Amino acid sequence: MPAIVLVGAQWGDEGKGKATDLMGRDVDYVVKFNGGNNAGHTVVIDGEKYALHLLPSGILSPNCTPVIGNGVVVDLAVLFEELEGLTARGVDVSKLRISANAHVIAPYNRTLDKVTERFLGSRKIGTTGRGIGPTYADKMNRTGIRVQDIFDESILRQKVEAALALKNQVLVKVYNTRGAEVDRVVEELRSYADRLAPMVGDTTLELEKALDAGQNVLLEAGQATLLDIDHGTYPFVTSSSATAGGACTGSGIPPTRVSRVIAILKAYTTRVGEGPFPTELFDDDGEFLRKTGHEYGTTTGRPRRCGWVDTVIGRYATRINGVTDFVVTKLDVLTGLEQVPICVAYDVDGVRHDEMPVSQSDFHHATPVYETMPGWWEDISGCRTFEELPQAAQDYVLRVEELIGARVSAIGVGPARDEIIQRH
Ligand code: 2SA
Ligand code: GDP
Ligand code: MG
Repeated sequence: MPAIVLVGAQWGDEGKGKATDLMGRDVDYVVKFNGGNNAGHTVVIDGEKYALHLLPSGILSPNCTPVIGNGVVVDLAVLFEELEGLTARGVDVSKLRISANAHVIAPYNRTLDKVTERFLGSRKIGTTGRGIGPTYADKMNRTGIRVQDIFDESILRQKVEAALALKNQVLVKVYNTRGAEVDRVVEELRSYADRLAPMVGDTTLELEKALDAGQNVLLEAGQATLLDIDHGTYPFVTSSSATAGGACTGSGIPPTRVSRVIAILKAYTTRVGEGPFPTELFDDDGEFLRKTGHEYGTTTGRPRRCGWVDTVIGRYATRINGVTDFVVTKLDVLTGLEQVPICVAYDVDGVRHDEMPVSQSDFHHATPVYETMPGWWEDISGCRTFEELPQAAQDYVLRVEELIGARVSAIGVGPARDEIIQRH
């Protein structure tokens, strides 16, 4: 049986958690393949709100095996905190599998993330401060600590010593802060070993066996297309591969086994952190979207920047991820607007761009070319078929679908599990 990839089409917080949870009921495995506890997925089940950061959203589906893939960076303290929190609320977390090759966020990398941002001042990225960037930098630099290292004290010590040889110089001499002590780091990481051991294994092999046995595997992205380290708005990106290609490297599932790529597109756009955002609104409409859509970071509580939907970005997401179908979320948030603008292209210094400009400077200078659609006032949260939507809402979705170039197979009309329209 095939694997399905689910990615964010914009700058994150499109509602991937809800979409994964919804699909989790029909799949056997949900694999997180990138990022770490910088992610924030809010899932509402029977009126109860669950905020997940590190764990895959599939953990909330009883029949689903959640997997933390090799492409993820794991903060072990957060892992056990989230597991304990869910257990206390009656969620069965016993099936969780963790790749032995996933990297561990060492305490000094959390420190480095925060001091680097402070050091950069106005040039900062606006990271979540969870140590994500420095941990991926160690991975690429071949000085990272992997989950399997936690089980061998002597190897762990060697690796921590090697990492800190240079890092402590930087922490003390460049950032003028305290260095980390090898013994303390080793002791802290080792303290998780016994609890961690039963969850750890060769997840690539386990997933291959599951696929061979005809089971369904969903690969769930953290962050989103424009936050991808290669294809996003670099340097204002996260440090992992958040696009469909990352699903293969971050899980060990080969591309030939992926049959479908679902992208989640919010009916408007949001961004947290720094970086360019052509359709960003600084007026009452932006405030309306923030308030109505509850656009505040799930992990850090930061207010999200808000703007109109951008179909140049949507088309780009279709292309980069090979999207087979889209889920458009939060259509209900647009209810009550007289008119709803759709960005169809950019104007860059007098030149029209229908595709994402390759030059970062051009993207910084891009001003949106809008097409304006009539709004609707009816409450759409009770709609369960496309035809039940007001004509103006249908027209809005159809126009967006035409512009992004892939079918919209589902539409979110509210945060709850069942507040969704499936289009057949
Ligand atoms: P990092 O911490 O190194 O990954 O930050 C780099 C950039 O990536 C952005 N980023 C995110 N953007 C949207 N949502 C994310 N998750 C949380 C959420 C964020 C929160 O679901 O709300 O609570 O603030 C997320 N994670 C990383 C980040 O803003 C930087 O621009
Ligand atoms: P993720 O990071 O992509 O998983 O998204 P987040 O969970 O950070 O943000 C999406 C928010 O929108 C969450 O609070 C969801 O409960 C909520 N949500 C998801 N789909 C819908 C929808 O169709 N309508 C409304 N109003 N809220 C939604
Ligand atoms: Mg989020």
